[in-house]
Amino acid sequence: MKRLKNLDELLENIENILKKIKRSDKICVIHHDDSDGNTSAALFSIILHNLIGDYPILFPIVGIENVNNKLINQLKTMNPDFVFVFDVTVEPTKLDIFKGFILDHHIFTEIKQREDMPYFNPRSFEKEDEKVPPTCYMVYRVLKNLYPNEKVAWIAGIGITEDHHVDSCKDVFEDVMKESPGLLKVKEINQKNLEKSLFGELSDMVRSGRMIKGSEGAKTAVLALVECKDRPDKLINGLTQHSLALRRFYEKLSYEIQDCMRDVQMRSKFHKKEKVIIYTQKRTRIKGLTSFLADKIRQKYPSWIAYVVNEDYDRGKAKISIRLEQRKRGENLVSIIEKIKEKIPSLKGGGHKSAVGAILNLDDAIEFEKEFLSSIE
Ligand SMILES: [Mn+2]
Repeated sequence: MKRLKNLDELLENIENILKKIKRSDKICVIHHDDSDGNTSAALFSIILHNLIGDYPILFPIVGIENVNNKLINQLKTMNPDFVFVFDVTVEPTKLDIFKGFILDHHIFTEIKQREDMPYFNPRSFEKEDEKVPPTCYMVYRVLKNLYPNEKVAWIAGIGITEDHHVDSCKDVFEDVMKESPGLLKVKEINQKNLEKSLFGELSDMVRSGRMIKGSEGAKTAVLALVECKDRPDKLINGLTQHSLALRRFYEKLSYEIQDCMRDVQMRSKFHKKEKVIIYTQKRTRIKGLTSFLADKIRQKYPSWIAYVVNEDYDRGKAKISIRLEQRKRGENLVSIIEKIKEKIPSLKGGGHKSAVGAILNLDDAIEFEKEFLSSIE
């Protein structure tokens, strides 16, 4: 594959692959189960339905590096004509018997390209983190180019709001204003206003599926978005089969979160010198709470770094989610994590400059905290 120069070229490459899909083809989609991944899968489902009158088979996955052998074997049994991957970092060689593409935007180190399964990531030509768009933004651009009459900017807006990229994807919200007047009532399009608007609520709603019901819940969220593509009001009010289920997950999540936020205020350690809030979460049955709480703490305390620890993530393993507000803090979380990796071999993880997830041995958690605090100026 030729080296990509810009986003337009990347999107053109994607469209060229889509042209190869035939009516009878069986299509599988692997996607991250957060709002960016779910909205990407929903937008892609809408593209596919326009293209061949059918929907893809969905495989939501938890971690961005979580394509395991079980999933590969499941896919082999299904024997799809194409596999498309959204918002997940995976080696094309790992999906070696399949055709399709991988569309990602996470920080990656080295990827070996494969002709039949190219790995697309705007980071290959865009070095500035702020300018790397969420996956749903790229899928939306393809959709809008192929099917300009679809009025689904609001779906992309949900993933963009969660991914903290409102300021660099304003065109999508301008489309929302044109297509769904009444849905967006803000004086100015910016991250802060959007988080406080209905879009903040919608991104929590889309995320609540996986948090309450795991991958089945994530599928519910994608199906609800597709079902309500022309009627966002139906999604909000739970007036279709899947949106009703999603609405219930969201209500359950909201209730639990209120409780958690009270606990955050009571039990967090506020490190004043470094301006870091460290919170160790309580035992819970909600999945992905660590990153969700880190987002909420960042929103509430934008000039602080939010650091949330889950001490029983997995047997003997801890999960730590860290977030910062780029307008207020200059630290690069990915490079901090990379430096600490040299000292703590059990440490795995990464993400964006302003949002990272780390998994490490529980025994190393205290050393990690010490290293992290000392790397903050
Ligand atoms: Mn993403």
